[in-house]
Amino acid sequence: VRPTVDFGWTDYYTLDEIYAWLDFLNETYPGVVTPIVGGESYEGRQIHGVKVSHRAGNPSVVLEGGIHAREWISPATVTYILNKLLTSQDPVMQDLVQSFDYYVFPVVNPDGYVYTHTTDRMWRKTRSQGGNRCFGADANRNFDFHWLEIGASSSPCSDTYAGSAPFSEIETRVLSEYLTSIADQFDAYLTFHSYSQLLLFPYGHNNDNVSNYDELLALGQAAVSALANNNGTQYAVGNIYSTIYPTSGVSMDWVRGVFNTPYTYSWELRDKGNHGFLLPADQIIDTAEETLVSLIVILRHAKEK
Ligand code: ING
Ligand code: ZN
Repeated sequence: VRPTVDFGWTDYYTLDEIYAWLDFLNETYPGVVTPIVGGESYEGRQIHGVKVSHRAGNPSVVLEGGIHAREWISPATVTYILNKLLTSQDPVMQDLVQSFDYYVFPVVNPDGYVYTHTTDRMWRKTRSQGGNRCFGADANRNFDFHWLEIGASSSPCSDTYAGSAPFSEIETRVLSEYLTSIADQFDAYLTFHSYSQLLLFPYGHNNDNVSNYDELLALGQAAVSALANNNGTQYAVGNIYSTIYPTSGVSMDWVRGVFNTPYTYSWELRDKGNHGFLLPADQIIDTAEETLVSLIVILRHAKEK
């Protein structure tokens, strides 16, 4: 298999192009890369991911991208990081690659991602239809943790519609089942959104400090200062509730609340609204590279713990 495009992060790619590239990785790195299927989407697409593992018994890191369809910089950044995990000659990176297993899902909401390429560039949600006149639910409001408590809508036409029930969306249900199957091993759950230039950690449903709040805040600050050293991009850090807005049923909070995963962060990638979701493709590499620098700070700390 050869990638159908020259995968160089100079452009945004379609779902088929991303999946062809994942197939290429599976063939190119046998014994290191294993295909994983999170499950099937509403429209019957597979939620493809890959596992990168150099040895048995490592703790795991999960990278979640593309839960929101229009945030194209998210799959682009996740695939960039995945490529670096496989190709970087940097000894720090190579050490991190040896120290963790990586479960990487670049496009958790494939139906939505395809829809933003074919029909509506600004689509955010899944594409399910449950007898409502509006399609889809916000997959990042649909997780079974303080579901629909705050910062989520019960109106099917809202962009933050939480769905008809926790895990009503097949994409979140199958992903949660997959994560449950590997839960005893994961140390870090990292999700990628855009835009606003924020590094967020739990929780969203209230302003109470998580048990390792001080650690997450200090580590987050170290991560964004390393990020800023790269291209000067400024990020703010804090819990979801007070840093962006109160919200509930998000994937990161479900992971933290159910599995007590110590290192859970969500990036709101570039920019701060100048281009918004339509971040020009010529910013992909700089965005992904600075993000990788911040991720390395977090994983080095997680490794030492
Ligand atoms: N923002 C995220 C949202 O789901 C977020 C912010 C991310 C909240 C992760 C909680 C956890 O609303 C965008 N732009 O999607
Ligand atoms: Zn988002």
